[in-house]
Amino acid sequence: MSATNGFRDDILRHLKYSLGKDEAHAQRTDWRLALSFAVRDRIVDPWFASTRTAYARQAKRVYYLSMEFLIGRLLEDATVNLGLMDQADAIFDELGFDLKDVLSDEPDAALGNGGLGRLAACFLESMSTIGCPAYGYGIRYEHGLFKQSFHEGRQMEAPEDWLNQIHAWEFERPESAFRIGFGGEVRDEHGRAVWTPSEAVIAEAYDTPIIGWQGRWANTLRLWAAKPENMFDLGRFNAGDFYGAAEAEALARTISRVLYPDDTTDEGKRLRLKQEFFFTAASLRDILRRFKSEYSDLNLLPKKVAIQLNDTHPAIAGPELVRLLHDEQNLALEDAIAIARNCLSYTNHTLLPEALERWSEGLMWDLLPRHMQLIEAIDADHQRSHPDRKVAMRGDGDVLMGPLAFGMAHKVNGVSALHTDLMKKTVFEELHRLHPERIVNQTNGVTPRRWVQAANPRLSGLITEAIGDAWIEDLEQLEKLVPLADDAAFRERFDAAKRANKADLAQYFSERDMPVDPDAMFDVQIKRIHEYKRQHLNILETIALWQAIRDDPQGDWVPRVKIFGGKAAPGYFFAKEIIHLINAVADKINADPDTSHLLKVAYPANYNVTLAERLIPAAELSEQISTAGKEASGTGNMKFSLNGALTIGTLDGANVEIRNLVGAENFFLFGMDASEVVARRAVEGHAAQAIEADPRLARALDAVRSGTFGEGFEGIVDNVSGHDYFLVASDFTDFYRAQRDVETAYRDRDAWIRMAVLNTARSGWFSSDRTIRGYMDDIWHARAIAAE
Ligand code: F58
Repeated sequence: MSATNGFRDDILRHLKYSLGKDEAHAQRTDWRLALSFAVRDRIVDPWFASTRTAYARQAKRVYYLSMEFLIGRLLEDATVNLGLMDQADAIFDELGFDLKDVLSDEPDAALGNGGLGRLAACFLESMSTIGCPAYGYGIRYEHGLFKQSFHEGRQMEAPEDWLNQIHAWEFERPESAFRIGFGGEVRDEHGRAVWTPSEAVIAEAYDTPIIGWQGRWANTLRLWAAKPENMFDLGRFNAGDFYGAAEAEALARTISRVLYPDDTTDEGKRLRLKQEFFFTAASLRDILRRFKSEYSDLNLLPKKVAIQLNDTHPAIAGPELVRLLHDEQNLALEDAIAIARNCLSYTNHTLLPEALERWSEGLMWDLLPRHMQLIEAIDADHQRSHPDRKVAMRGDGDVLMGPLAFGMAHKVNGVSALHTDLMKKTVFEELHRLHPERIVNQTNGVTPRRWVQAANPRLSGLITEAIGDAWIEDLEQLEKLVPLADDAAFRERFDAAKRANKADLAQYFSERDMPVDPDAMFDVQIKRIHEYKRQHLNILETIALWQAIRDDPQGDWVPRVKIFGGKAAPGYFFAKEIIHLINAVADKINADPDTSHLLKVAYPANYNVTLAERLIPAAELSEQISTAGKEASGTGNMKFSLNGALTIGTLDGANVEIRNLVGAENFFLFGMDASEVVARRAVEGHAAQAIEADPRLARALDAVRSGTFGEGFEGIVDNVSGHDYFLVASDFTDFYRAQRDVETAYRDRDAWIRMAVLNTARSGWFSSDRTIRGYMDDIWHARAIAAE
């Protein structure tokens, strides 16, 4: 009781003294901020203790460099991890507020696009839970990922403004700032290269503590904001040149203004490369500063520092660390390269050729002349060691960031077993032959604290009642639920939790003008919109199903709600067409009085972490239908399975491992595997053949082409019936078949719930705690410690 009182007093104290509000006039945001400050107060001591312990033990630190941290809301996560949820609930109840409502006031920090950024956020939380001393390093974007809305079914983009209000979680560190230069020239001074940049900005640190489960350890997410060297030109201002006076600030701030500036123009490319160098260089300087505060021998660096590159966006870390060690610390070039390599490791998240980063050498010379020299030296050094191989880090006038990252890392990892295998056989085939020990696998995972405990309180309460709460930090304990799959009373309660989650979601939809039947099957596909993820396969199957229902409205159909969520990159025209088609199909089908009680399409706009937390607990069917070989891993697939949804999916990414673990009989498999995909593509006219062989597909495509859903979708039809690189047509027939198998299974509610329980029970391996332990053992050689 006294703890509750203390907590309550702190909330009220913050309301009054930090926010300057009295109870009578406080708004929801004031209460949310007061709660955030009171929770933050309870993080600071463990955070200091963690930092002190890491120094006292001379621990190896892990540095996770990522262009994206898709952290979403932080208040609920922190409250859950500190075990304060019940107290907070009681306090707000007494104050006359619904805690949920207060929590939902927090903006969703969307400093990322999708899986890669969300993975980084899950990793931060897991490293804190485990007690692995670590820092996340990234950019403090003023505007995160754009806000999506739909106008006449088309995606509209508006800037996101999460920083327009007080951000309760961060601490500004003006004293931790570095000058980051660009351009200029390199001179040789007595055999030493001296780089004099022609422009510079200041990288200033903002720290957010990330508290682990039960508040035992906290790590830091350090995000860099770009500021000008000289804030303001008073001379120009006084001369009446008000714009000019502020120019330097505006230009500098551009660097940390938006996540993914459009990089189809030269200026956009330049800005993106500047962003990458900006945060990488600031982070490396900070890392070296911390290291040098403890040690003087740079040879110790790989023993004390592990730097993980989340994809190639921070790959300039290789040459930059060599530059710092060689040019600035006077190590011999070979030693600098060897030390840098032993500190660095690189995670690859995609094999799609168009997504592998490359920067023109011209741009590199212009922006980073010294790094370009060093890249030439590193490349030449590697070529000299392997003269008979073609493994250049440059090609066609570009620097190839994948091979550069590979060459400068002591370990390179894929994110699922299949993806790692394909890395060895495709993009990094030659490099793998030369360095067979370098590529390792670390299958992705997700944090159970956010994705089960916090997002699905009904299910987590039930699990804890059944097997105790140790599963929250040892997720494989969920296995103990396996026998309960055969326990009718447990199944009933499991079912009740799912139904209640569905009812909540149905309520949410109905408040947004999308009424749905809470008893229908909730079938969900949420992810970035991309051809390889094949949302168009899903919507074509939806059309075919609609047509089949119209043919036989009295048939024994299973009512379904097809739920979509996701954003398309602003410059990705085809993905935007897919969004438009889904919305057009939704308009038509939802308004059909003969079928709308059986089939609905719901596409809530602005999919983000918060919406995922609402959708996943209510999902019954998880759509993981990418063209085999294209989805590196997927992490949404893991969240669904943990929350008791069954997967319909291809043998792609981590689906393969999910199916192995949950059992083939509890997974709806369809489609070609990765090698069949390659073979099929070589068949002349594969799409036409598939359409010819399947009248349902032909009819669905005809409906789209002939304007049933409105005009303007020829591009999609032409693509699917023509080139069809992602094999939508060729996989359609088997997808349709698998969807009917899903319906057959769903009709037997009891058997379905049994399968759902087994999915939850056997998905414990997909905890990001397990993934982090894998990185710690195989890549970082870092040890967990307990705060003193
Ligand atoms: C994702 N990549 C993979 N990239 O697609 C997914 O399979 C995997 O589970 C996840 O990484 C985590 O490993 C991803 O999210 C991006 O968002 C790119 C960022 C740079 C621009 C292009 C998209």
